[in-house]
Amino acid sequence: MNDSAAPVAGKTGLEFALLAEDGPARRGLITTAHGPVKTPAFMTVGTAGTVKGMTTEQVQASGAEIILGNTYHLMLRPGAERVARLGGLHRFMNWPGPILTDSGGYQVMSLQELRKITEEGVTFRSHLDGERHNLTPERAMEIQALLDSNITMVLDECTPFPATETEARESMERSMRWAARCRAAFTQRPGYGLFGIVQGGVYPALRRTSAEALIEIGFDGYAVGGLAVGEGQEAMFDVLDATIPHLPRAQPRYLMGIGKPADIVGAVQRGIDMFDCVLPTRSGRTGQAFTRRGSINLRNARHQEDQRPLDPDCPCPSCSDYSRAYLHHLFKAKEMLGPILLTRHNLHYYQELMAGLRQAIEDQRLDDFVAGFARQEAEGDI
Ligand code: PRF
Ligand code: ZN
Repeated sequence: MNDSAAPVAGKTGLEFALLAEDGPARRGLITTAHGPVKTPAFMTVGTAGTVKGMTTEQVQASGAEIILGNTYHLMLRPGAERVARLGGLHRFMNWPGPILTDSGGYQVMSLQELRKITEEGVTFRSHLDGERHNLTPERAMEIQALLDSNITMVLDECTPFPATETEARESMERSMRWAARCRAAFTQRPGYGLFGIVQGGVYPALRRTSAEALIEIGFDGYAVGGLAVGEGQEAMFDVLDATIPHLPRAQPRYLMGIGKPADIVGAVQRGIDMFDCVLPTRSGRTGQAFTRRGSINLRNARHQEDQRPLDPDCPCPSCSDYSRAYLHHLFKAKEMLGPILLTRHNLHYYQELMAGLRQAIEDQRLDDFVAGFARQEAEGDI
C-alpha cells in the first residue's frame, strides 16, 4: 500500500484505486456501477451480446469480471434503441457485471470494405443488409449510453500499418478532434466512465502528442490503440515504452485488442492495466488451446489416444473432466461441444494468467513470475 491507495474519483465517475506497484507494473481496482474489476484485467470479448458458445455463468466461473461488447455489431443487430427498451445490455444478455464497449470505428474499418471517413465521422454499409449507416462521435456516445456500457470508448481511427509519419499524424489529429467531441457529448453518471484512445502509429513523438491532447481533454482512463496491426511485438513494446510515461499514474490504462499471453505479460511489466482479445475464444473454436507449456492444436493426430488432460495444471472443468483424446475426437467430428469445452478452457487459462500476474505484483516478485512463465512456455508441450 502507498499513499495513492485511496480510490481516485474519475472526472466522470469511475473510481480507480492503485493498490500496489512493482516497477512500472500496477495492481489496482476499478469500481463501476455493476461491480469491481481487479487489474491487471483481461476482458473477455462478447462482440454481439454473447461470448460465443459460453453461458454467462461459464464466463463468470472462468474468473472474468468484465466483458467487452461492440457498438458496431449491436447498432446493426438488434439495434441500440431496442437493447435500451429491453433494459440495457446487462439485462438483455444476462451479464450482471461491468461491460466495456468499443466505439465501432475500429470494427467498421476492419470489417467493412464500403466505408468512408470524413471529419464528421464514418459512413458505411451494413454487412448484414447493405443499408447505409453513419457513425459520428456523438452517435457513438449515444449508442454506448443506450447499451448502458460502464466503460465507453471514444470514436477513433485505428491508423493502418504501415503509415508514413504524415499519414499517422493526420489520422491521429482527427482522432483527437473526435475525442474532444466524444467528451462533450458524454453524459456523466456515477459508476460509468469514458476512456480516450492514444493513436500515432509507431512514431514516439506522435504518441506523446496524442497522450497529452487526451489528458488536456480529460478522461477516466486512457487506452493505447493502433497496435497489433502488423508491427510485431518488439515495435509494439517500443510504442508502449514511448507512451506509458506520458499517461497519468492515477488512472487505468488499456491496451486494445492484445493479445497473446506473452504480449500481455510484457505489457503488464510496462504498466498496462487492461486487455481484450478474441484469441482465447476464436482459437478455442478452431482447436487451438493455450496451456502453461505454450499453445497446442487439438486437431493434431498425436492427441488421438492421449488420455491426459489438456493442461494438467489447469483447474477448469474441461481439463478435470475430459481427455485430450476426447477433445481431439470432438474437433475431428466437428461436434459443437469441442469449441465449447476449448473456449471454456482458454478463458480459464487467460484469467489464471491475470490472477498470477496480480499476485506477483502484490508480492513484488513480477520479474520471477515472468521468468517462470517464459521458461515454462519455452519448454513446450511434452
Ligand atoms: N481502436 C479501437 N478499438 C480497437 C483498436 C483501436 O485502435 C485496436 C487496435 N488494433 C483494437 N481494438 N477503437
Ligand atoms: Zn483447463
